Amino acid sequence: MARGAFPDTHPLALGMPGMHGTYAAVVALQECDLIVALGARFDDRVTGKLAAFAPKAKIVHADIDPAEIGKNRAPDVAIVGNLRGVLPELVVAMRTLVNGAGRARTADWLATTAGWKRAYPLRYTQDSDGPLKPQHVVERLSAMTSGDAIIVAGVGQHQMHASQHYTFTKPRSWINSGGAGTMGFAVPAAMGAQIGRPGELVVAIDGDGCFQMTAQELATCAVEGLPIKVLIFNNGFLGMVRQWQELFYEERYSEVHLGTAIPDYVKLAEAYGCAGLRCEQAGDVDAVLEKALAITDVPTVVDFRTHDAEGVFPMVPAGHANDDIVLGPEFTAAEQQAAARREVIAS
Ligand SMILES: Cc1ncc(C[n+]2csc(CCOP(=O)(O)OP(=O)(O)O)c2C)c(N)n1
Repeated sequence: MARGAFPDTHPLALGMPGMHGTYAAVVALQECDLIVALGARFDDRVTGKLAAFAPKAKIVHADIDPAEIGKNRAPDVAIVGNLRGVLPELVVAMRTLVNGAGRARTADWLATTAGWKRAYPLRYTQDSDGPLKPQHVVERLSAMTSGDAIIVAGVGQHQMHASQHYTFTKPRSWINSGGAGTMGFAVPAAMGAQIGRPGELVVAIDGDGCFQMTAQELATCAVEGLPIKVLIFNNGFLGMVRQWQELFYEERYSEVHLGTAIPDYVKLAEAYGCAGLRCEQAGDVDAVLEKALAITDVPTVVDFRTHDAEGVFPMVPAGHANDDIVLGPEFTAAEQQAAARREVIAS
């Protein structure tokens, strides 16, 4: 939820932890001996199987809400308070420790985590004449906006792809419903963000399923002159549910197929007084994004026809320990085995 509070570009940033987190972030939590959790709640999408989460770690847990302390993982040190006051005090305490006992020896650990980051990055393939990959759209958006946008998301694969592949460098630039899992969140939340931060670029990355839950709010955006951008990752499926049915229910697909053509999102956008654009090929992504970003007088909807079978990886299967992290089809069996042993092999 706090992507951007600590910039993704910092060498010490390992990325998002959890069910679809980066290998480096997930495994660093499993292997470390101390976690300082600031305003985090150890929910199941981060911890995986709770009893197997971060088995070697002592926990310092600071949160403004006393109900969060010990709710899931019992802390070794509990701090209740606003981080505005807690953090400076922690820094002073840390300095005192360092002055007395000297700096902790972290060189080996940092080399290890950097090795994991290099060996097991987020990986996907975009063939120039193959189906359009959602990750590619996010990466191009990230590059073209230099991280200078407020990114809002719905719930599902598109949300995970957005969080994984957008380079967040500023606080409060990633708005989504997190653990609440609120499909339909993106358009209204983008509307609110645009009202709160007029003049800034607000981009909703939404799924075709989510979008159809609250698309009518485009009318409000048009009437109120809010130039939000809505990028629909139209894979024709409730993609995240499809992925679970593929991986865990032997491809018995049920109630997940939406089709890409109905409704016609370009016409729908136009009916709501918005600009409507479509993009079907990787080679057109830059031009279509450029066009969308240049429209500032009305809301803009882009129908990105994305690959219908693309999955989100890495993945920790629900209920499993984070140690069971699966790197996904872009990695070889040898790489997956080395990763399970925490080894770094040259790829
Ligand atoms: C109101 C609601 N219903 C069901 C779910 C369960 N759910 C989580 S993701 C998802 C599919 C989302 O599909 P889509 O918006 O097309 O996004 P995609 O996963 O394809 O990117 C569903 C049904 C939910 N989180 N909220």
